[in-house]
Parts: sequence; C-alpha cells; structure tokens
Amino acid sequence: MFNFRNTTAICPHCLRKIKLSDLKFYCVPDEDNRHEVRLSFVDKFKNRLPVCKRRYCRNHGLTIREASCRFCGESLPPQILFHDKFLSFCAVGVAGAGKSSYLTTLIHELKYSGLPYILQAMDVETTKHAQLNEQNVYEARHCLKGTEAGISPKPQLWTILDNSEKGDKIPTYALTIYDGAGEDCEHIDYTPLDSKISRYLSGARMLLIMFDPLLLPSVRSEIRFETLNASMATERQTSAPANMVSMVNSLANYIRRNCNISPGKRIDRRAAVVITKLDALTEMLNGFSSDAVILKESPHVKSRGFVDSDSQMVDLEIRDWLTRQGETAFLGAIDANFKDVRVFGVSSFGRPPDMQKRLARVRPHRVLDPLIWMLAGEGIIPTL
Ligand SMILES: Nc1nc2c(ncn2[C@@H]2O[C@H](COP(=O)(O)OP(=O)(O)OP(=O)(O)O)[C@@H](O)[C@H]2O)c(=O)[nH]1
Ligand SMILES: [Mg+2]
Ligand SMILES: [Zn+2]
Ligand SMILES: [Zn+2]
Repeated sequence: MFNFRNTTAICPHCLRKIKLSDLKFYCVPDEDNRHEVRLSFVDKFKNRLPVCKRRYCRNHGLTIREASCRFCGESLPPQILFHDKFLSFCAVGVAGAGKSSYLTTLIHELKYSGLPYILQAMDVETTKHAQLNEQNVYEARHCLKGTEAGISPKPQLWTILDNSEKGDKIPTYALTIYDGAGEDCEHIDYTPLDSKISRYLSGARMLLIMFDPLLLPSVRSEIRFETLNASMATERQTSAPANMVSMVNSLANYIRRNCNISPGKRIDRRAAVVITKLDALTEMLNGFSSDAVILKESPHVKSRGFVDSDSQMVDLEIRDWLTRQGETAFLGAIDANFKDVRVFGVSSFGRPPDMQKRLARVRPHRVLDPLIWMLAGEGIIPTL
C-alpha cells in the first residue's frame, strides 16, 4: 500500500497545490464501469490511497489507480502525490521553431545519456505521445508534423527517479512538460487564449523560449537554399524575425498580467533562451568560430553536474553571435523582462534533414543543457 511523504503536490493541469483529500478517486473495473471511492478516516490519517470496498466489484481490495483533481476536474495519476519535487517547463516559440523536435530528443537523451536518472511516464497519454514522436524521429527518421493550434496541449507527465543517491529511498521528481503550438504563442496578446494554456504559461517553473535562427535575414542570405528549406516548417513559418521580439514582450506582459506583477518589474522566473537548429549554422562564414565552446560536446553529463563556466561561455558566444546578426532587440527584450536568463544553443537532429524531410542518424547536440540548468537550480544536480 502506498504511503505518501508529506509534500504538497501540484496539479499539472490547474497548477494548484493539491493534497490527498483534493483528489476524487475512481475504481474502474472495466471499460464501461466506474465508481467513486471515498477516502476512509484511516486513509486520511495514514495519508494513503484508498482501496475499492464494493462487495462484488472485481477490483475489491485493490488500490485505486484513477483520480481527478477536485479543483479543475482533470484526471490525474494518483501517484503524482508521491514526488519529492515538482518541476515543470513550458516551451514557447513561433511555429516551426523546433519545439516538438527538441522535446522529443530531450526525453530520449534523458533516458539514454548515462545520467543517473530513470524516466517513467506517469500516464498512458504521455507514453503514447512519446512513443509516437520517438518512433517518427528515431526509427522512421522523419520530421514531426506541426503541433495543432487552438487546442491546449496535454501536459506530458514524467517521473524522474534519482538513482544518484545511495540508500533505501530513491528521490522522485515529477516533471511536467508543456509543448504548445507556435501559432498560439505568436498570437498570445490579441487572441483570448484557452485558459489552460495561459495557466501553463504563468505557472511553469521554467520557460523555454525557443528561437529559430533561420528566421534571421542575415542567416537566410548565407546558408544554402536546400538546408534552409529542409530546416523550416515551410507550410507554417511565415513569421518575420521581428515577431520574436514582440513575442517575448507579449509573453512577458501576459505573465505579468496573470501573476499580478507590475509592468516595471522583471519576472522572477527561469527563462532558458534556446537557439535551435545549430547544425544549419555551421555553413555560415559569419557563424561561430571552429574552436567555439558551443560546438564542443557538452561537459555536463560526463561531469555529472552543471558546469557553470561552460554554460556562461556558451551564453556569451551566442549573445555575441546574435549581436553580430543585429539582433540586439531580441536580447534586450529578454533581459528587460526576465531576471534569471541563460542562453543555450542546441541541435535536436545533429544535421539538417534532407529535402524530403528525412533525417540522417539523429545525433542531438547539447539538448540536455537547459534541463540540467533547471535541475541545478532546484538543487537536484550539483553546480560545478
Ligand atoms: N536543421 C535542423 N532543422 C530542424 C531541427 N529541429 C527542427 N528542425 C526543422 O524545423 C521544423 C519544425 O520543427 P518542429 O519541432 O515541428 O517545430 P515546432 O516548434 O514544434 O512547431 P509548431 O508545432 O508548429 O509550433 C522541422 O520540420 C525541421 O524541418 C534541427 O535540429 N536542425
Ligand atoms: Mg510542435
Ligand atoms: Zn487541477
Ligand atoms: Zn471497485
């Protein structure tokens, strides 16, 4: 029988703090039947999940596995209450910026990179979604389709088991990932957003602001047409580069409004600015120098810690590169709005897709860096 540690969990849908008594529990003996199961006095006292007590139910005596949040009504895996820490991030960026591709390779790397973590999906939707994307990118080797706009994305719910600590108790962290559609982010200021998306944006612990460098005119004029075409979501990417600046400003204003932060105040939230599609930039003459730190393998995984000096160097190199491209307005907007900003550069695929959008063997570059920065900030991984 499960017993909970006395931490307060966070509902991944409405982001309210929840405890055992804030869940509604259901016994689901088969597809057509379900009945509510109430917590007994002893369950509450012992802080444990209830069991089905209905006499002729085939699940009689079994611990309940389905629940929903009392506040928002969304279904939740009851084991969500188990975790020691609650981490969440939200990926934002214009359509085709590379958000979904990035998150797919991030999950894959987190599973297989050699970090002392075990990753488990908390619910069936997360398992299915991850399998589908992974199968597309790693087996069928094809680019993903754009994320559907106008509907709120289901948060992906993961458990990270921290195997780095010796002893009986393995710390567990709930990791919630929101991957919205770029189109929704672009219109954030003038389209009334689905209330769920807005909650994710204002509630996530870290924002991943994904910036597509291929939208910059200076970059577009320097790289080959084939590379450019294969690396863009051609049917969707119509945004002018300036949109990225206004997107950062509207995103920040949006969060301010929702969290009651006054206009002149920087938002006290981790913001990882992630420059995607780094592989396509190696063609540029005016790109990164061949001995740049950003092009070297990331040291964090090997060192089993967040190597701050490496990350600061990468941050500097990208800022310098963006400045050379004339993108000071974007950097200015980020720094003016967020207090805790770090710039990262990643390539999800390792090299551009071909003209048919097929991928070569996927070799992600530095995709774990932003996540490791977050883990370090949460005290989960040491900062070196
Ligand atoms: N060269 C290169 N191209 C990439 C990379 N990642 C993504 N792309 C290209 O960018 C396109 C869009 O990627 P997605 O991951 O679907 O972008 P998204 O931000 O999720 O887009 P929406 O869901 O429409 O908001 C892909 O079809 C690829 O052509 C990368 O690492 N390198
Ligand atoms: Mg997407
Ligand atoms: Zn809820
Ligand atoms: Zn039952």
